[in-house]
Amino acid sequence: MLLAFGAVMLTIGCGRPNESTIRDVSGATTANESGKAETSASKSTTDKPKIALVMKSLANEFFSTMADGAKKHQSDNAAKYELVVNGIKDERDLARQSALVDEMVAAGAKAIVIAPADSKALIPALRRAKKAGVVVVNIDNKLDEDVLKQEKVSIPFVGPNNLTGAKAVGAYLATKLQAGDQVAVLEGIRTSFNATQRRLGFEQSMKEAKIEIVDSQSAQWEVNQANTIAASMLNEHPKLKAILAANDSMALGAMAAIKAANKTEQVQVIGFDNISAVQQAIREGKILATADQHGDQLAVFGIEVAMQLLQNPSGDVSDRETPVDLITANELANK
Ligand code: ALL
Repeated sequence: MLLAFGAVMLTIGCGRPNESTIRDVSGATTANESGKAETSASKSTTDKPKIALVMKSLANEFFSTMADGAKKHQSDNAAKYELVVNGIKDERDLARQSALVDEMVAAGAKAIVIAPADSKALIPALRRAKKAGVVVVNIDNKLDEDVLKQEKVSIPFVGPNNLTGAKAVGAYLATKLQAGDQVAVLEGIRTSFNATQRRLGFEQSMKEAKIEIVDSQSAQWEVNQANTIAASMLNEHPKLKAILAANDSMALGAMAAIKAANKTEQVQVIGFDNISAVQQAIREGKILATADQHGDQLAVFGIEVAMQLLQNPSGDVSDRETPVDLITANELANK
């Protein structure tokens, strides 16, 4: 029962400023990734607005970094708002993420800042939240514009251009390969807009360098799936020169498969996210490059937009592009 919920929630900012509290709020106890029971959220006890950050899998360092950035921002602005941090256990648990949105509304959140696990499936829950008067800000993975229009909802997006980010990493890889070389792509969850944009970015960079993509499959953003799929790709395409992974978790899975196949000299890997394990692998020459989409700041940017909209509900709701940078051994050497 505990694990079935598969979510982590943390309420921060009640009580004395800078004091982080974990409180049981809705009565439902949930569990974190290690299965350790944590908390859930209840009605606010202060006048400060409660902002709920709803993320995806907290097993992915990208999201724990995002959560840490948000918590730091809250403690620096403790007089201004309370923060509730949520995540799901499984990257594909869309039902659970939708339920979290409803729970946050019921718990009295004034704003929801969400990294949706799917670009379409979360829209009905977010429409309900908006109807209930809650400010909604979309971060990281953009919601589907057509579905938003159909549903007559407008939700601002705060996040990077994933196509240009992936294209930059792919172009850097191309400088290390020859025209005619064969590569394979590990895609994220295909119903996520950022996954499709990264695939397009990889494709464009390979096309421009006349490098052939011989295989492209979704490993659902996950290390283990990437490991299994990469192993079969290496087997089926013995001439493969690189694996382009749409996030760092999958890059790590591919890296392990390449090592197991004894092909570290032949096959390069690129990723996306700039998590610490991949920084280490880049320093050691096991992964070539990644993209830094500044995960620690991404939720903060979204929270800032939410705070502006809470103050001025008819304010600017246009999308805001956040930075994304190519990271190679060079960038890391200067740190
Ligand atoms: C995306 C993020 C990350 C991440 C992935 C996994 O939305 O932008 O690149 O690794 O989700 O859930």
